[in-house]
Amino acid sequence: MNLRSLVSQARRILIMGHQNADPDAVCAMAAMKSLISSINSDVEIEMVADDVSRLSIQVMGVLAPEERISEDVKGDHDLLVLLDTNSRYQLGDRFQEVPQNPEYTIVIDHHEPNPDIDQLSLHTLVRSDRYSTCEIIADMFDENEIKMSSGIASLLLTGLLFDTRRFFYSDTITLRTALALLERGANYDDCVRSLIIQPDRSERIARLTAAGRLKIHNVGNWVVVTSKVRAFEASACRALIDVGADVAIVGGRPDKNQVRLSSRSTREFSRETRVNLGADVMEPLGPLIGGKGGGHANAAGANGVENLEEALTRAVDLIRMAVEREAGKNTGDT
Ligand SMILES: [Mn+2]
Repeated sequence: MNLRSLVSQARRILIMGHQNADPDAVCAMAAMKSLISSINSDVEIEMVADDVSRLSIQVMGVLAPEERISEDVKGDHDLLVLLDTNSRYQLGDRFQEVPQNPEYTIVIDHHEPNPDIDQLSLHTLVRSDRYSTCEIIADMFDENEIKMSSGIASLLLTGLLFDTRRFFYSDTITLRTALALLERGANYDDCVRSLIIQPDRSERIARLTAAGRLKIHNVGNWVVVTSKVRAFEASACRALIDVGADVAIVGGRPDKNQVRLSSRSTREFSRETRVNLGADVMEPLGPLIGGKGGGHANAAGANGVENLEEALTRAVDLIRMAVEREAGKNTGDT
């Protein structure tokens, strides 16, 4: 991707993150804005996401209070930059049609590439081996020989800290990037502090509700749990992993026309079973709930409109099948 030439030809650029933008998304967006302004100071830049997470709002408040991420596309644009997602579907219902011309759409992301990515963008930088989009943006400053301010270094380090769960998921390259950001003036205390948040009351109630409605399924020696909440299904999954599940699948039903599924697994589970919650579970569940699913090996989700109960049952079946399939492969090898 030739960022410099794309940005130099543009007059108005729209930078978008995924729906319910997390700190990796918003920090990458703000850093990208700075990178683009350094390349072309005449260009107008708008940042938009369908819903910015409460934690992201806090992060931006601490680290970049002057930046605004709008929840509506206000003006026109001649270049679109999508960050921390590589599918139009992840932009949220209202923004599905925002990406129009693949020739004027840039995608920078660290999730698994969606098979239709060519129809979305001809300028993609998808590095599934990276733990955060912020790492990729940090590299882009170097590649384009743009000097990074300490404030931008702090933003990028914060996104990296969030997506790696403060270095729980990490490798040499990630650690090296973090060190480089500190050397460029990132304030580690501010970064860590900006990410500390007490879940609000409704989120804590959702976590407790998920625990109360829990169903336990034994899959071999693994403990798979399912539950249902109205909202905060991802948070509920993390809570259930914390209390001892190997895999948690939580269905959310914010209203009667919406079904959301979230899933998490421990690293031990995915390492030993090689089950990928995105490809093996959430992708095949998409059609059943009248929507789409996807994600990572350890964290995946799906959005749709119907069949929540069936989907939870089916999710456990899919996990069981995937565990057995992988176990079969292993014995086949030896
Ligand atoms: Mn991310």
